[in-house]
Amino acid sequence: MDHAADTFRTDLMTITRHVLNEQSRHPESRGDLTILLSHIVLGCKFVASAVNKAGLAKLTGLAGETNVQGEEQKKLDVLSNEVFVNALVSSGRTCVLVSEEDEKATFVDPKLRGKYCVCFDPLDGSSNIDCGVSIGTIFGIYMIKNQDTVTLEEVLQPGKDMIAAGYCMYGSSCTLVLSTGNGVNGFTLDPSLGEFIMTHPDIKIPPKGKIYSVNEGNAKNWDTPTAKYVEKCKYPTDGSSPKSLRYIGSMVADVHRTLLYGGIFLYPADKKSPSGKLRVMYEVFPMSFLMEEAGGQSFTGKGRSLDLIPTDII
Ligand code: FDP
Repeated sequence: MDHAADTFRTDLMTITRHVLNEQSRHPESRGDLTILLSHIVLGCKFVASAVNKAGLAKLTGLAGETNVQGEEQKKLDVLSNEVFVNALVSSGRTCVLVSEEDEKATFVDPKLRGKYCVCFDPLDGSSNIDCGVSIGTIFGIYMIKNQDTVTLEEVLQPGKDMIAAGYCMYGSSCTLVLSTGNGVNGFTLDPSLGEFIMTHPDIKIPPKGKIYSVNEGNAKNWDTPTAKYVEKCKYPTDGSSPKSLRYIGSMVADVHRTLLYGGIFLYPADKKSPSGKLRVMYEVFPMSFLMEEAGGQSFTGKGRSLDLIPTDII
């Protein structure tokens, strides 16, 4: 019998245990971030369960509304947004919430306010919902100086001021990847326990990767440097092997693969979307934070992504 393996199986590093360990590194901490994260974890478990039975429970299809970007909202988008808003408000640790699904920021009732701002995309990659392809939740957490007087301007912080970020991927397994600014760890939901268990400790992106990930259908609208770069991935001029193309079209899944296997994920600006399609506060910042914490890099094409200062919550 492999006792070492057995010990590992019975000494489970749950996400709560991990976050409490992290908290103990900050003796001044009062556990607010731990409580907030446990509410985010609850939201992820709820969405994981809804995604699993989406076809059965008639949760696929449209909700009949359009969101801020003019995209049709799916039933699961609306449900996930409601779950996260409720979980975050009831944590008592947030003062303002910015959701990709809502046109305006939600300012929490002063009686329930805490010091954090959470920017989130409750269900990213929603064009993949109805065909059962991996989708995910993305979140970034900021500290607000004065919760009683918080304004929208205070929410527009550069990504480098983020204190924690993560995503939860609802795929062949449900995986939550989290960083509180001290490396990146991945946790897989054990459905029999209802707990996220650490399965990917201290994730580091491989220094070299053989995969590029991009929607090449947009190539005719790219600028010359982008087109040249992608051409080089396919026809390298330095004698190396061509890279493989993998593109799911669901950012959480594409970034997750990039984090684990290495390579590059890009969604370049083009003539159709001159500032790029990806949304800065809900997609670019949290994913760039995780990439950097895992030893990788993230650029806008003009500079470091996390140095951007958003001008609006869209
Ligand atoms: P979706 O439109 O399905 O919500 O920014 C949202 C996003 O998905 C990302 O998750 C994904 O990487 C990208 O858009 C896919 O866009 P394309 O379909 O244009 O490739």
